[in-house]
Amino acid sequence: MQIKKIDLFQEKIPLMHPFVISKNIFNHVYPIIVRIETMDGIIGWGESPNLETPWYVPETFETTWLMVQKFFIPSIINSTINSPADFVRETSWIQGNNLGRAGLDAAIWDIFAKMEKKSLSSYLGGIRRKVDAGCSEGLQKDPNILLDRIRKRVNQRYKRIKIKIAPSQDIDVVRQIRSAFPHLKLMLDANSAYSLDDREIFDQLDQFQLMMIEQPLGNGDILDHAYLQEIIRTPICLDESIHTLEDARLAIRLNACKIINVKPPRVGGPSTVVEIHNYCKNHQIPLWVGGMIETGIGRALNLAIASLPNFTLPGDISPPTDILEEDIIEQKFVVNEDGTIDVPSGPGLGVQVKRDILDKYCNRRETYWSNND
Ligand code: OSB
Ligand code: MG
Repeated sequence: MQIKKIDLFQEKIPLMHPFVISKNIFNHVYPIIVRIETMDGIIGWGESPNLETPWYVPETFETTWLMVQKFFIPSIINSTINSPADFVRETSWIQGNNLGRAGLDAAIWDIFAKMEKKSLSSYLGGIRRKVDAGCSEGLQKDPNILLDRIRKRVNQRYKRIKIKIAPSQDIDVVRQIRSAFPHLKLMLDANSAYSLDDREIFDQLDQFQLMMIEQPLGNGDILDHAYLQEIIRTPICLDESIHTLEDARLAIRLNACKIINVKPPRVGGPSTVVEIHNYCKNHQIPLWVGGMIETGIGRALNLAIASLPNFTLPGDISPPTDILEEDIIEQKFVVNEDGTIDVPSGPGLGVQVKRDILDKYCNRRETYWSNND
């Protein structure tokens, strides 16, 4: 396959409600949408769901744009790419910058699945046509608002609910949720807001039959999570600490977690997701797909990923139309009566991009032409 041109679109899309977590308040998302057109006229789409500031990953939407246009695109635009592995090889000299890498990697996978006339799910080796839906609820000052939102999610049939916690918004909130919903499949996400000095809080949280606690300790930390997992019953799930297969190997070797949240953008796209998936499957570490408040392009990828065999736990895959003021794809994902979401079955990612909506929220656009044309 030879590339004809690559378009980048910098989007800024408002959320319907602010999403508050221990380290950040989201009012907008800033995805860079990637469109790759091949010389044969196949079009692949990908999303790099950047954040505004570097609190979660080192990149921001501005640094991702710079790295993609200056290093990633020149590394591939004039090469012959005969598989996603060729993309990985041509770009492996670039350190880090997984969000930028991920948008391009997704578009490449979309193209190759379309060339094979397969959905991305089946091209990747997915085994499910529907995947279990979980959702992520932000912090609320008023616990009653949170309880109302959880009630709504339960009625929508979500299979598990994750709530964000932060110091002084933890034990009491969880206790209230537990007494209102004794059997709810509940998990917590701390986004690195605690340290080993808080072990009394973790001791207390052990009584609430939580499915897991996500990233309680430092962003990037593995060792302290291993110490913590030794002394608490609740399974630890790592998010911010896992950027590569090597991170996952280290975390598993040190027993720093029992579960991993895999976000395609954080690990550089589907290529690395597959490696981490296969490794964790062999080591009996269950996975679920995390979200970065993607548009339908990124969410379609996450649904395909969630169909892989070892993604056995519900993911943060609530439909973009529940979170964003507007989505940029034609397809509307819905949570079925049984708490699942259908995996897209059309060729590739299986999405149609609404070009008028893409343009409406676009703040910057650039086209890069190959010498092949
Ligand atoms: O910690 O999982 C997280 C969003 C941005 C950055 C980090 C996280 C999140 C979410 C969003 O929790 C979940 C979603 O996309 O629905
Ligand atoms: Mg998280």
